[in-house]
This record gives sequence, C-alpha cells and structure tokens, in this order.
Amino acid sequence: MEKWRNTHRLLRQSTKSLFDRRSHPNFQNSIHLSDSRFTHNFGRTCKPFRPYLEHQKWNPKTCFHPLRDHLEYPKTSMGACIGKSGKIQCRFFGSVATKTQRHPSFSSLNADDISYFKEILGEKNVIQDEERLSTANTDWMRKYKGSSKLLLQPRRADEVSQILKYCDSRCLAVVPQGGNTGLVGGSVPVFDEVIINTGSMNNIISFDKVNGILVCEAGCILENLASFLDNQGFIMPLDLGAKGSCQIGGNVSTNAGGLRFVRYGSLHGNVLGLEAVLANGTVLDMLGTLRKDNTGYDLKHLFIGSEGSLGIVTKVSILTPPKLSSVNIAFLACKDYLSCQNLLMEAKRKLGEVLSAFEFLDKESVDMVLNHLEGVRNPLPPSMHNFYVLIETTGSDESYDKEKLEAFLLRSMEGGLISDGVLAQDINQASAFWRIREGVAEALMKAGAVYKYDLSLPVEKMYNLVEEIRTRLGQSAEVVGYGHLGDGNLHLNISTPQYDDNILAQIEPFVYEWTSKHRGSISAEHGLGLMKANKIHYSKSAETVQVMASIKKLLDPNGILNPYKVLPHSLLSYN
Ligand code: FAD
Ligand code: 2HG
Ligand code: ZN
Repeated sequence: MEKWRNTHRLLRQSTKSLFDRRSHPNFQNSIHLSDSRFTHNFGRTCKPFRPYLEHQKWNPKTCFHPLRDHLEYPKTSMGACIGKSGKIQCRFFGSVATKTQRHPSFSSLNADDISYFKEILGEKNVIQDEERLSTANTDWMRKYKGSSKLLLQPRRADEVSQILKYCDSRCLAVVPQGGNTGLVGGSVPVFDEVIINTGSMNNIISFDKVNGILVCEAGCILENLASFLDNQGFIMPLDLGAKGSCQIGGNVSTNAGGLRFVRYGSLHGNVLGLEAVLANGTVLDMLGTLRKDNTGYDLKHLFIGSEGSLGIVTKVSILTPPKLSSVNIAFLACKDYLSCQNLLMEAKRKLGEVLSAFEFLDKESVDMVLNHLEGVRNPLPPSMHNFYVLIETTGSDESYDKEKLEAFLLRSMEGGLISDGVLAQDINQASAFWRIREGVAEALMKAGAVYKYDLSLPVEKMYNLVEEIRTRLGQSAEVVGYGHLGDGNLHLNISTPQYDDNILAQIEPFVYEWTSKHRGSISAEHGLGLMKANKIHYSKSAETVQVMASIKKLLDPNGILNPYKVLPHSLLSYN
C-alpha cells in the first residue's frame, strides 16, 4: 500500500482528482496484494505452468481459457441449401454476405479414405463423433458453420505430410485448424472439408536461453508457451485475449498482432523460421534460428499470415524477449478522441522505450463489458467519460519506470489530455484493468449478433468512421470502437439483437469503401478468411492479388488447402 500512497500524494500536489479514487467502492475492491508481488512479476500470463511435454489431446471442451466458459449461441440465420442442379450446394452464412458454391472438382469422403487415415493416424485420431465435429465445424463467434464429417489429429509433420499427399491425390479439400479462435471464418470448413487440427503437435522442442530462441510445434497453446517462458525469464513477443486457446501455428498463420505489437512488432519480425507442409505433402524445412539469413528468397514469410491457404505450419522458431521486472498499468479516461490521439503521441515521445501497450476503448465498449461480463467493474467512478486508454509500461528499473510514468501522467493531466485515471497497485488490479480491455470481444458475443471489422487506418481519421456508422445506423444498433491505438488498428464492432441483412447493407460496402478511400487496410490483424476473401481488392491492387493467386496455384495446384478463403473465388478456378 505504501507505493499507492506515494503515488496518490505525488499526484495530488497538482491535480484535483486524478488517481484520488481509493475511496471509490469499485476501486477499493480491487486493491490488495503485496507490493513485492506487484513489482516482481506483473505479467498477465501468470497461470501455473502446465507440463508442456505431456501429449495433450485437443479437446475444445477442456480448453482452459475462461472464454470457453462464457460461450452462448447468438441468434443467427446460418443455413445451407441445395442448388438447382442438385449437385452444387451453396451456403449462406447469416448476414456474412457470402454466397459460396461447393467446388465441383472436390471429391467426397468414402470408406477407403477413412480406412487410410486410420492406418496412418490410429483410430483415436480419426474423429467422426458428432459432438466433436459440431464443435470443430463452428467458429468462436458461432457465425460460421461447416458440415465436415471428419476431424484428423496428426501428431507429427510426417503424418501431416501423408494426410495432405493423400488428400491432394484424391482432391479432398482440407481446412487447417488450430485453436479455432479466428474471427473471420477461416478456421472452419465451408462445406465438408476435412478438418486437420494441429492441437496434438504440442511439444516444445528447444529453448536457447542465450539468444532467447524458442522452437516448438505448431499446436502449442500460446498461454502454455508464455508460462514456459516465464519460468525461463522470458516472454512471448505476442499476447492476445484468446491466449488460453489459440495455438502458435494459428498465430503465425494469421500473423496475429495483439496487445504487445506496439513494443515488439509483427510476427514477420519475430518468427525466425518455420516448418510447413505443402498440399502435395512436401515438408519444407525453413526452421532456422538465425537473426540474419539472406540466402535467397525468405519463403517463411509466405506462410506467416497466409491463413492455411499455402501449407500447414508444423513447427515454429521464434525470438522471445527477456522478461523485465517492472510493469506498470494505468487505466485512464479522456474527454474526447483527440485527447486519446494526442496522449498517444505524447506517450510515444515521453515513455519511449518502456511503452509496452497503448489500447483505447470508447464508452460504448466499456459499457458493453460492464453490462455483459460478470464481476467486471469500472475502476473509475461513473461519470461522463467518453473514452478510455490503457497504458502499460515494461522496463527493468522499478523506481525509474514508475517515476517516468507518473511524471507523464501528471503532465498529461495538467495539459488536459487525461480527465481521470488510476494506476494499478498490484497484479489483481492490473488483471482487472486488462479484463476490461480483453473482455470486449467476449461481451459482444454475449450481447447478440455482431458485425466485426478489423481496420488499419490513420489514427487521426480512425474514430470518424465509428461516428459515421453510428449516425448511419441510428438506434438500430450499438456501435463500439476500440483497439490497438498504438498500432493504428481499430476494432469496429456493430452489435444487434440478431443478424439482419438490412443492417448489413447499411454497413457494407460502406465500411470497406471508407477504409479504402483513406488508404487503410480492411484486415489489420485478423486476416481475410471467408468473410473478406472477396474484398481483398479494397486494400490490394489487382496486379498484387493476381501474383498472390499465382503463388497459390504454384503451391496448391488443386486448391485443396482452405478453399473459399483469403483470395477471391473468381481467381481460383480449378479443373
Ligand atoms: P484458428 O482460429 O484455428 O485458425 C486461424 C486461421 O489460421 C485459419 O485460416 C486456419 O486455417 C489457419 N491455421 C491455423 N493453424 C494453422 C497451421 N498450423 N498451419 C496453417 N494454417 C493454420 N487476433 C489478433 O491478431 N489480435 C488480437 O488481439 C486478437 N484477440 C482475440 C481475442 C479473442 C477473444 C478472440 C476470440 C480472438 C482474438 N484474435 C486476435 C483472433 C485469433 O485469436 C487469432 O487470429 C489467432 O492467431 C488464431 O489462432 P488459432 O490457433 O485459434 O487459429
Ligand atoms: C482484440 O483486440 C481482438 O480484442 C478482437 O483482436 C477484436 O472483437 C474484435 O473486434
Ligand atoms: Zn485486436
């Protein structure tokens, strides 16, 4: 408590109410834990270490991430229909604006196929159980649903190789699946594609403590890797709300951004190497562990962010930063968006090397969490705060880092950029602040139907879009804007009681056109998946997309890998 009092005194000297919130019941509840614990280890991934070498079977039901406990089915009008020919199916995903036909060149599973898979994987890794298939066929949002009849669980790259070689020869389409937390419908089948889940490939292969290089299999759960590294005095360079379920192979395949991007950058920089299996079964060993290697084309980058459309990632080598001892987190209120923007500019300048997260939420996002998640409280007293910012600093000098942050907050308060705020004093408070930010996606799920847009935009324009959409939709929807402000990444979410094509028509193509007009990206970090496969032209030139299609053709001539995803359907016709 001593540190809290110091902070309180220091800031009170020149401010009216900033951080003077100890008496507020919401905040009082979240204080407590010894300072030593707070300053020593303040990570968010502090679950006890789980044995990583143990052969874990993938079982979505036993995934330990709390998100899984909160799943509910929003009302959706998902459905399938048989086309006029009786042979070609088309599938409508309720208000996903996607009308897709099953490609006639793909075969359907037969008894010989099942026998072959059982031969190479063993009976128990060839899943036909309806309940397990139902889970694997449905995405995290319950918005996309396939009808696969088969889930395969390979344990090694050579098994993946045999599966793909066989599927390619039979023209059986497949969908690679990791933790199935993707938000663009990329991880589930569209029709009857065979699901290849990587969860059983979950061994850590090596950790080089001198250079901080972790080599592991693709099915390792992000949070397990973080726990392992924590014991070694290192951290993962990426962190995201789905860490308890998502797998490193899925993270690499989506080039996930997340909450530490502002500090450690993209996986294109942190992934040193990987192993991937091509559609024809060829295993590409690119599992280098070098920082520098300019021998020819750096092909691993093709697999980072290609969402399972070019190959299945089976191993990853990743550069991990050392764990630093002092972490500080502030939850702040700003009166308007311009203040958030100016606060970001100041934070980059003044907090420089210690800044490790800069996240923003509008009032509507915070209300969404408070209204739909149990046990979450706003640490700031209820008042008319329109925006909130979560700032995290991570450094190696406890007193210096704290002083630096406090001085920054004080100046920002005096300059009017911050209207109120609290500094976490222990790990419980830190987790409570992060819970608000990380809980938005989950709260939106609980609220009903959700239209999700993940946009890169110039920071100064970003919030105009949220306001314009709000005006367009009026009372018919709840519009929330939040995201990784430090990276120029807006998460625009539109929540309605149920999916409604009239609402969708007011959002799209408006959102994509607006983004394109401002030279933004329609996918900052989630990928294109099924949702945006036909929208890529809003962010990429025709020539660029054509080269992508040629690469796809070269590596997957029969188009069996994650069909209907990533690239426009019109460019991917197969014989
Ligand atoms: P899946 O969902 O299983 O698959 C995602 C895509 O990758 C699919 O196209 C799939 O075919 C492909 N794929 C998976 N594994 C492999 C493999 N081994 N080889 C080849 N292809 C593969 N994303 C962010 O970027 N930043 C965030 O902050 C963030 N926060 C999230 C918070 C919540 C609550 C949720 C639910 C999701 C969040 N996401 C975020 C999205 C998602 O978690 C990430 O995209 C994550 O990287 C997906 O990993 P996964 O293992 O679940 O992959
Ligand atoms: C996050 O940053 C995720 O919380 C999810 O990327 C974003 O729900 C979303 O739109
Ligand atoms: Zn995000």
